[in-house]
Amino acid sequence: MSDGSLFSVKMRASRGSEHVSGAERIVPSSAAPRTAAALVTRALTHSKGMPDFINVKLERPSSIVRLKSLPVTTHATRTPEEGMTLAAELLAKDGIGRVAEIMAKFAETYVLRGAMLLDADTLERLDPNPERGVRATCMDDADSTLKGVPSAKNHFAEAIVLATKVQNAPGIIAEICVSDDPDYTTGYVATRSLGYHRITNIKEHGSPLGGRIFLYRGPRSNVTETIRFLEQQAVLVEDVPAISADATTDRFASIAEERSIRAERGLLRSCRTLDAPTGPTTRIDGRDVVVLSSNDYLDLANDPAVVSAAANAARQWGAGSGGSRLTTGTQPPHVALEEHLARFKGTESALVFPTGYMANVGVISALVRKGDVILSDELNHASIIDGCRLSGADVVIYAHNDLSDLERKISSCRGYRRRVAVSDAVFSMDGDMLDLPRFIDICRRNDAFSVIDEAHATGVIGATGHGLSEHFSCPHPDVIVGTLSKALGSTGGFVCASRMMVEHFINSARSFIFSTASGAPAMAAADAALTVIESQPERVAALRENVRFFKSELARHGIEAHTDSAIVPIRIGDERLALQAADELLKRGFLIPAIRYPTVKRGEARLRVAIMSSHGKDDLARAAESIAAACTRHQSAV
Ligand code: WAQ
Ligand code: MG
Repeated sequence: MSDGSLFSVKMRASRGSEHVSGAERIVPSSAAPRTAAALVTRALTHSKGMPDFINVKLERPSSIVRLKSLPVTTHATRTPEEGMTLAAELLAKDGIGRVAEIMAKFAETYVLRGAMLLDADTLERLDPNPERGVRATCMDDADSTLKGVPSAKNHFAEAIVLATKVQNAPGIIAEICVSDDPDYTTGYVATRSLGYHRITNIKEHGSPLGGRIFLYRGPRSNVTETIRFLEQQAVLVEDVPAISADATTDRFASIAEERSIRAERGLLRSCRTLDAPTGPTTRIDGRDVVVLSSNDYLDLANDPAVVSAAANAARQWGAGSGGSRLTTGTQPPHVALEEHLARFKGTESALVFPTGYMANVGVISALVRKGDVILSDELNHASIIDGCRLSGADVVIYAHNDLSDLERKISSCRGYRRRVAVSDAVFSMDGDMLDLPRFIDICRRNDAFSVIDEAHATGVIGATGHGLSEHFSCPHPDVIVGTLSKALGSTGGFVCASRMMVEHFINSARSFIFSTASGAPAMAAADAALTVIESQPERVAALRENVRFFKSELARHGIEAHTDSAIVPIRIGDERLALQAADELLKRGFLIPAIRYPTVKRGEARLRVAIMSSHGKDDLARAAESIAAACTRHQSAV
């Protein structure tokens, strides 16, 4: 298509002396008839009401200039004031001096059909007809022109085409625009150097007051040429960014908005880099702190036997496995660890996953699908919740640790193909424990699979850290999920079950099948950690003693904390108060992050202390005292 066959099609509609609608396109001659028709339709259906005069003009331009679209940046502003302030700042940033005076002139533009043309420095009006202003016309989006499609009304595309033309007019250095469409609160500032800055909220919703100012800098003698370019030169703008017709924010603006909402509610998170390995103590920003939030309960991540097992495995088998378990990723350290896990838990078989999260997601989605049902404790870990969602099964939530509720609900689930009940063994945010014998009994009587997640139980619960079955001297559930990443000091997840069940998971747990196998160092580390736990049961005893001591210290300071494990929650409630308490504790040398929504319910923010076997009693005593001080200062109800 040569530019020579292009037509400019312009529509203007009015009622009496009132302007109703105006629009224009540049299209191939073949598309001119339907374009004209579409513009007439637009005039007839305008929200300002039915016009009584519609002028459609078709014209073949003598030359066409092609321009690249200005780059677009979107700012999500929350109020018109914020929007106007931002507009002024952008102009100032571009070296425009009398910004406040320019903004004050904006009200004068409301009556104009076109834009006010202002000398950017003297603020003299340069538009020859001050009733009308200057109008930028004869321009279109090159893309839609090429396709010959009459575009639906799209404020954004039209505005960027106009702004691009305007910023390419000789002498123009900036533009500010507010829509006069009552439904459209978005405006923009465009400058040659900063590009097009959309401002999502720049005027009150419902207001018909809009306008434009073009700022000019240059000799008076060139103004005529500037106006000719604006009003007559045909322009096609290339590469106009795509955006939906009625979007008031673009994709990045909506992300920025989510962030500001999070920040306001005290829910913004970020990662903190530690300067030293985490044991019972570490270093942050050059300061020593006591770590009261690590899940490395038995201090095995830095144990010499564990570390050298990992190092040796790296030397022998490499850092990474290079393949999924079912292709080339299974090495002797994987097999050895699985055999050891099965022995440790007393099951026939075991299977390792790259993370504990993936173990839960994989196991649950492999057990049930649409047409099945899962009964899930309301405080189960996010990885269990995600597994439930991914499975497609119906999910029935029962009250936290309320096995009577489980029993009631499960007995009305007989119509399903498969039933699964799933529970954390130790609840990660509350530290309480499942009544495993009763859980298993309810599952058996209702022919439901029993699945528990021993993430916080392995190495912690039971006289020698073997988990809930040891603690209760009871049989195993059908499936035990666990992690290598907490008390085992390594990284990864696992499942322990019968040979038949493990084979089922190998064949159907997608997080297992489609992940690269963990590296041998992580496998060897966990294997060595199991050996340490078996040979040094005193570590588990020391952990239990530290928990008892810490609770008694808290009690001395008036804080009653309940736990069945090494997790000691200290409830605060309000998210911001919890953050303040955590900040204060860090200043005092204790790393205890505030746990907030969505990890716990809204308004149930807490400090979550995790005890290690290697914490010194003096550190624990000082921690209890500081927690009590920080909590009273931040008016918490404990
Ligand atoms: N030339 C100069 N001024 C004009 C023109 C023109 N062709 N068309 C309109 N104006 C003036 C007039 O005073 C209007 O009241 C004012 O500008 C606003 O025009 O999502 O819809 O057509 O990034 O209402 C901007 C945001 C939308 C787009 C702009 O302007 C986005 C808009 P409107
Ligand atoms: Mg308008």
